[in-house]
Amino acid sequence: MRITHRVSVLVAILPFVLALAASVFVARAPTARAAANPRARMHELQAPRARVASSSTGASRGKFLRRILPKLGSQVAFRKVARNLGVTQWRGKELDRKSTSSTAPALMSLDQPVDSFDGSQNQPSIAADPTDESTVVVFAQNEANFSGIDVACSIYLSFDSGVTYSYADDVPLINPTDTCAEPVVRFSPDGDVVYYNYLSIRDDGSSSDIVVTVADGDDPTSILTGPTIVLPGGADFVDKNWLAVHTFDDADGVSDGGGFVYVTGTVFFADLTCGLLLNRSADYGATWDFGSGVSVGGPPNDCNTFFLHGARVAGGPGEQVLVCYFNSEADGYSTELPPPAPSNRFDITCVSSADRWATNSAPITAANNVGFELNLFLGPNENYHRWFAGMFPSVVIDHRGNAHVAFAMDPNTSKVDVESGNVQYARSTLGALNPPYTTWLARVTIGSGTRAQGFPNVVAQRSNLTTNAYIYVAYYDHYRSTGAAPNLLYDVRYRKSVNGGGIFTPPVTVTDVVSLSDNEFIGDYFDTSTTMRRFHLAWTDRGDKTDIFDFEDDVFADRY
Ligand SMILES: [Ca+2]
Ligand SMILES: [Ca+2]
Ligand SMILES: [Ca+2]
Ligand SMILES: [Ca+2]
Repeated sequence: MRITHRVSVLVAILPFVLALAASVFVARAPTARAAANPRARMHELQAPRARVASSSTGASRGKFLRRILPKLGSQVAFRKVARNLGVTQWRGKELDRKSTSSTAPALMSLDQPVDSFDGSQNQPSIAADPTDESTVVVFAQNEANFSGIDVACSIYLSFDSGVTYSYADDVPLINPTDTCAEPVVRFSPDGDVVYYNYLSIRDDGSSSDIVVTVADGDDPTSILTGPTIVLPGGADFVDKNWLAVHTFDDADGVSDGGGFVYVTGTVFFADLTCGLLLNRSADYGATWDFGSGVSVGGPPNDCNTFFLHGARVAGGPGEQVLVCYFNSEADGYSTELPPPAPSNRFDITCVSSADRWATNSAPITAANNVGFELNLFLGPNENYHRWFAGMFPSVVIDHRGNAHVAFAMDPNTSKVDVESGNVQYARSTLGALNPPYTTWLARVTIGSGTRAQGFPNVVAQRSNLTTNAYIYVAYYDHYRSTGAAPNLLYDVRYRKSVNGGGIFTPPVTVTDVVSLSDNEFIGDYFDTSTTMRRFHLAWTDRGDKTDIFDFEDDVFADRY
């Protein structure tokens, strides 16, 4: 009966929604805007290749989409493109399977439901207002949405510091029939605005755009600008976006970075090469300075050797900006090879800027020859959910300007065994050398054990007790799975350092009820956020499931 309730609410408000939608589409036609006064610095950046509009049909488009399909990072984009191609199965897993109805939780839990309604809600991002910590925003993929589309990116609001959340709205897409994916939410460091960054994917899976919508920081459903296309797909296909601000802007004594915001993404070019792109706004996302994006990490590659994917960006207390990404290295991209092909190595590579991306560094190796690439699906024998995106690094810069990355690797070459992942952590050397972030301390294992650990994220927190940053690394851990069904169960756990990442506490298990793995997908990430008082987490929860083929996910949250 609960879906009926949500539908009846929608019907009741439909005339209002339609009128509002019409006015939004007239008033806010999506645009890819360049700065009114672009400073003459483009020659210092790698010029983006000319981008042309998408032609969404035709045999050559189909060939292009077929080639990029196994490499797509966004699962929603993967499903859309697969549907476009008529692909209904992938490595023995059914695509396009609809999730079933929610079953009532059998146990009372201390974890807080953000959305436990019918349909899947997953891959959440979370941001606490830095100037009013009563406000916390969760932004997640949501099948049971007001918009009536396959997957919306929905906004969930808490006005009681994360004790309770409620579903508020969906973000607007470029076309009303588009599907949404890869939600990322961040507040500007002054709390003035909240940024929603996501993929707007054509309903026929033919192309995508990376967009940003900006809302009022005090009223996170009141849209100020957007949806603005900041990294267009056009004839190409864009994927795996991320967004960052200068989180600890005032920590260097100068609050001058409030309006700067950066977006990165992967681009699959129509000529079957791949690259990374970045765009920047200096005015809270109203205008974007780098046209359709500048290249990061060098010229486009062949999507196998030195395949760059899953970039994330971070902003520092000064003008530091750091982009880190997965680099398949010279031995190629083994993730797309089906078992039993062995995994090979990868790097975490970064590019930094000391001046808000006016200029940027050569590529820097933050983690070298990491062994080994993750398999596409979680083992043993690909029994469980998509897993490989855990290699894509989570990256933050703390209030002292030091950088931290966390990512997952497979500690052995077997793609079919139970040991499918350990969580790795690396940080830049301390002190005045940052930027350019050219030296990194040896990476350490943060999440380990014979079961799989993955999808880590790292976040920094400031405290008046110490000059050091507090660092939290949270991740999914399948440690409670039994020997009879290894990796069948997962929890959210985190480890905390109070000395800037030197020593971490033993793992703290966040989830009060263990979740059941999924045959297909639980999200490619979850997310955390801090204020000086609190550490917030939001994750994909399957604590009410008894069947890995029941694809209905929920989003839950907790705080410390
Ligand atoms: Ca490799
Ligand atoms: Ca393995
Ligand atoms: Ca492990
Ligand atoms: Ca649900």
